[in-house]
Amino acid sequence: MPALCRDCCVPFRSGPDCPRCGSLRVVEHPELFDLSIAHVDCDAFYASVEKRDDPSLIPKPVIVGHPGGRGVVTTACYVARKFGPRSAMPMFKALELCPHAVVVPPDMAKYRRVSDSMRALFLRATPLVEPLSLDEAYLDLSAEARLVDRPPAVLLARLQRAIERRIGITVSAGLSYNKFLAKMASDRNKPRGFSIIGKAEAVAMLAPMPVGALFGVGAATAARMEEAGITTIGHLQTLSEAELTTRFGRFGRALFLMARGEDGRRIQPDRPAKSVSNETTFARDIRDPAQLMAALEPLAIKVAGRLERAGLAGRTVVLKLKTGGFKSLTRNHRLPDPTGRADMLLRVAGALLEREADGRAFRLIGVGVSDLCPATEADPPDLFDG
Ligand code: TTP
Ligand code: MG
Repeated sequence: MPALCRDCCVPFRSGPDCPRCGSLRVVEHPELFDLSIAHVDCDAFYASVEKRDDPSLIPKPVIVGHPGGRGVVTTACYVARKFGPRSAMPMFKALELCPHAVVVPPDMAKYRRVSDSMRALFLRATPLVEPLSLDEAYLDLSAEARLVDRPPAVLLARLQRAIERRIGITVSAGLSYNKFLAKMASDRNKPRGFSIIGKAEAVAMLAPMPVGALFGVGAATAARMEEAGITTIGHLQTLSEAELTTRFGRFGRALFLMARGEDGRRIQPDRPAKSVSNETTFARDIRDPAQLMAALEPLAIKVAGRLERAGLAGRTVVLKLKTGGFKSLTRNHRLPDPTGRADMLLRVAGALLEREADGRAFRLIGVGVSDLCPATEADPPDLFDG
């Protein structure tokens, strides 16, 4: 049976240990070299990054989240999970279950940097990388997409190893023939897993699973299905497409296909943002220029915050308005130097607003920036400063 060593990443014919390095970390699967859609998900992401940066935490139960009464757990490391803490659990409850846990406040900027370096590694294997969040992404490693002429399973094992060695955290990988099953696979033997779902086994593997395991079936849909007596994917497999569309509308076709392990969604590489903006709709239309001006400030602050978190700035400030009669207008101003600063956004958007606030009633106001660039190119020190 086709096999692969997860330590030295060489493919071989079959066997319990690697003929080259003797490692027992071997993955075997009849379709190992026929599958090319991968999903990668970091193990206890925020906690792994904190352990990387403070190795004294490695053997300890670590919970990332804001300590104190009303906080919730963002993630618990695998040591802590043995005692019960989970993501989204109130912190006080997590600490009742695991009183000796070390609580570390989240550092989003750091997790974003780790995510960026992981993405940079993925992009060396294929341009078709679709991030789902900071800690997970789909990769298309098919012959048409990949940049390195090796079997997808080998590329994936190498990526997993490179992330461990170069970035210092572990990930779990799933390999299959579509997105839905690749994601299911990556979740199957966490942490540090490498799991395969092939075409031949998919239908039988899905049959005993609860309907909630299907992509797009949340608690509400699962409850509706349960009312109709449908609890497993296997039950869905017995229903025709027509029956499913009658019961579940347009989603019925997706259910029909997914229950059979089919998913036609393509991997969509991330398109960089073209603009960053924020807007608000008033409870009641506003005519007063001073009130409109006051509404701009929180929006400018939010836009500046989002730019900062993304490490971006913009050169063109955009003011958006919608009149009481639902007519949209946008006004732009191109700056000599890009900015990410709230006060600058507010000043420029305010000047644009002054020309429009002539007593007309407005129902919506928004501020944004476009022509984005890295924050490092923004806001040079003022010639007359200091
Ligand atoms: P997940 O991938 O869901 O969880 P995880 O990486 O911590 O653990 P694993 O994948 O090994 O099961 O989420 C990734 C990060 O997103 C997680 O480290 C913290 C954050 N997160 C929250 O802030 N709140 C949440 O409710 C969840 C689920 C995750
Ligand atoms: Mg994860």
